Amino acid sequence: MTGEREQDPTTPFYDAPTGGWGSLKSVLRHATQDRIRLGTLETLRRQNKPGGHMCTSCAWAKPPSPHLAEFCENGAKATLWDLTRDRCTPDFFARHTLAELRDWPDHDLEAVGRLTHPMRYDAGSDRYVEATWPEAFAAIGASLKAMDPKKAVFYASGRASLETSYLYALFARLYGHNNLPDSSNMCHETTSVALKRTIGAPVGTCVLEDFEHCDLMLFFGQNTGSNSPRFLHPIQQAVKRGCRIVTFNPIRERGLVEFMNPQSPTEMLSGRGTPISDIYLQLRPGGDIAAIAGICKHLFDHGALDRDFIDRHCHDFDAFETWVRAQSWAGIEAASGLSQGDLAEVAGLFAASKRVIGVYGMGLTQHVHGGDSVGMLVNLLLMGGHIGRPGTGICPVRGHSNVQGQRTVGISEKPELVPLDRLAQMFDFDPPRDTGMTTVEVVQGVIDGTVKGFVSLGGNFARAIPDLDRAEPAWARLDLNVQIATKLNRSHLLVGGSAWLLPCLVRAERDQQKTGPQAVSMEDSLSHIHGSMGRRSPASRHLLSEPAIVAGIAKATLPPNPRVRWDHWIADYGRIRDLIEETYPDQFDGFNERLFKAGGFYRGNSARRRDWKTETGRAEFTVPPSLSALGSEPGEGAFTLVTLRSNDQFNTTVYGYRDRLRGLEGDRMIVLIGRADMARAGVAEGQRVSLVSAVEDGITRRVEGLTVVPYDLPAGCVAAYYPEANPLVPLAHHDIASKTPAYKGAPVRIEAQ
Ligand SMILES: Nc1nc2c(c(=O)[nH]1)N[C@H]1C(S)=C(S)[C@@H](COP(=O)(O)OP(=O)(O)OC[C@H]3O[C@@H](n4cnc5c(=O)[nH]c(N)nc54)[C@H](O)[C@@H]3O)O[C@H]1N2
Ligand SMILES: Nc1nc2c(c(=O)[nH]1)N[C@H]1C(S)=C(S)[C@@H](COP(=O)(O)OP(=O)(O)OC[C@H]3O[C@@H](n4cnc5c(=O)[nH]c(N)nc54)[C@H](O)[C@@H]3O)O[C@H]1N2
Ligand SMILES: [Mo]
Repeated sequence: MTGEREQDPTTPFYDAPTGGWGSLKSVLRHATQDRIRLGTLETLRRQNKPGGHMCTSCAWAKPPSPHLAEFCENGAKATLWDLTRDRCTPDFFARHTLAELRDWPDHDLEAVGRLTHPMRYDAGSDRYVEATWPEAFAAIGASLKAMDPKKAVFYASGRASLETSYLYALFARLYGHNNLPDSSNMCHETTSVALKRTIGAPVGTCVLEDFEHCDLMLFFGQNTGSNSPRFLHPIQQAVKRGCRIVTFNPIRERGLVEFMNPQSPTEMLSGRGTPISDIYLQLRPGGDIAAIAGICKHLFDHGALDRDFIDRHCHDFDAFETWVRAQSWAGIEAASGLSQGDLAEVAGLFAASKRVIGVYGMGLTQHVHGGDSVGMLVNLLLMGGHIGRPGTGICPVRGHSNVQGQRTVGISEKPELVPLDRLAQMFDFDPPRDTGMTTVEVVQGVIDGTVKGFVSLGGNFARAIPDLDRAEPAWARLDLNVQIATKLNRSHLLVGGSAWLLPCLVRAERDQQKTGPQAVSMEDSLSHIHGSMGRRSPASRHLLSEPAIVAGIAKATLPPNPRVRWDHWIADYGRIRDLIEETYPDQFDGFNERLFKAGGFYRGNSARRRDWKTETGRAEFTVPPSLSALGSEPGEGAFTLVTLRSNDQFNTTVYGYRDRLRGLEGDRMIVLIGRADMARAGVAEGQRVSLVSAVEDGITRRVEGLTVVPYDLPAGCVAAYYPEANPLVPLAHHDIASKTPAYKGAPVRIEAQ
């Protein structure tokens, strides 16, 4: 199966390159639809540039010498979505009960516009009513004081800045818990656990220059064109200088097939882009462990390994070799859905390459054996000594724009990852030492009634989680629900008792505090820290910044402590950066001075220096428990469901209904399925069907009203959109070590309606 493979002509497919005119048209359409002011284009020009604001979309690196417009279709959409003129005002809430709003689609809720006032839930009228900030802080503080801190959860979606995140995590610990799950718990927590265990660093080892020197990039389950389009620029340059690309993905995602650079007049005028993948292998979902085992088996058979590196730096290699050699080709082919010949071709390229980078995303992390899949990719790279040399490395592509950074500065349910002793000394308190709750545990706690309070720093938790229908009725039973947000979403509507909706500034807006306008900072996927300065007028004069909201709640909750100076810190965020530097001196040395360094400043990575901070002090080879990452096969008559994002959404934020890069338009309530499987399931194109969970645990999980769309997918697999398909993912179905939900491998049956 190679890059020239023909598409079934009757299945929808986007056959133009990623980028190009399609992406420009899409941005312009949003610019007009979202009723944007003229200054917005100026704001976009400053996006991702030193002195400007950092994009709120994905976490891809911001280069030191940016393009004229260093943003992509998605980044532009995210900014336009934030800077709309539409407003979600107290008047709007007076007109609609929450029961009524719960029937609205995700897109329509956010499309009402920016939240303008702090709002309190009034159970009597089932409406949000206008409140003041002092009232909100006092009431929330009183509820938290009355609650057992261990029953409260402080969730964070990955957008809030390093400054906000540091204060938020400090607040949780001063209050008395480590219940600090993050959107990362649904995303790359697999990475944080698996990379820490194998190479001793919880994040990727690559920096931008590595992409200028590698000979081969292997892509596993990362949809670059849709989800981190700015990454296509370094990929395209690498391809042009002869770097080879191999992609493993059940779906032929456009961005990894061909890319047209919107910044290149020649490509735009000729209509011809750059072919990206040399080899594109449509493996079965969860087939990555087997695919990599096949490549390794070839390498062993041909003696193509870096023995010197393995002897000097690695541990447990023999066990790994024994396991690989014991795997049969029949087993590898069945679990991966790929042929021995295809995998031999990749092994040949790998053996011939001096510098290899392994890139991955949710296709690896969101499986029952996701951690083992990541471990397998590490194994492969270690076999060739491809970690800790220029032009090599492992590159998890992170999601939210500061999700990696939030973990760096203390938002973590794992106390062992946080310098608690230093915090204890700096703020003169006794931090809680017990492990906090992950996302999965929080959802279970909400269902069981053991979680009483939920504070959400951004995000749309109730919509992003697995088994969301099971959890939905339970949210109304919380004693306290606090949502810090920019736009209305479903999580704000699932409330019962005391609930607050607190509107904040977006990153492109001016954040004025006592000492003047403030900058904030974030960490990108390649561990570089960037300052970000918003300049736009706020959407409403009632908005507060995220740091000010966190400080407001904390001050109303905690007893006075002369070392904890919320007002002093909020007056000048430089003081919060000083605290971050004091807490993490190795990584944030000279933080304030380096804030606006072009390209960001690098906080370093031990594994990149081949300093392995693992239990044995060496890089660990690991043996996976099985060849498939699925945990169990879907069973007779069932399919493996993969949940997908379109390029017209950012997680639960649905901008529109055009999945342009997959040639799918107009409807998100669809199920994609191969033609042979349509016959097997007895369904026809355009037919309305339901998907039903095939997990036998006594719980009914069902999504109705999906239209069948034939699509080029491997046998035994169907695909549907996230979050519409989330009720089908069982909560107990998650990566074993990290508890990241297995959103890419839920067993389902198809039922005709
Ligand atoms: N436009 C847009 N950009 C985004 C987001 C968004 O929603 N929209 N979300 C942001 C966030 S938070 C994140 S985490 C990232 C997510 O970005 P990605 O990591 O790219 O995540 P997904 O799009 O969920 O899935 C990635 C790919 O995995 C493939 N896949 C599914 N199962 C398997 C498997 O078993 N093996 C392999 N090899 N591949 C598989 C799918 O076909 C898909 O192409 O994107 C960020 N950027
Ligand atoms: N089935 C399935 N489920 C998944 C996934 C999947 O691939 N498949 N992916 C998972 C992944 S990778 C992730 S990261 C999670 C995402 O889960 P979350 O991060 O919780 O969800 P988002 O949709 O990103 O949150 C959107 C909301 O954030 C708020 N918001 C936007 N900008 C700001 C801001 O600047 N400040 C504040 N305070 N609020 C803001 C808005 O109100 C908006 O409605 O979903 C997970 N769920
Ligand atoms: Mo994510």
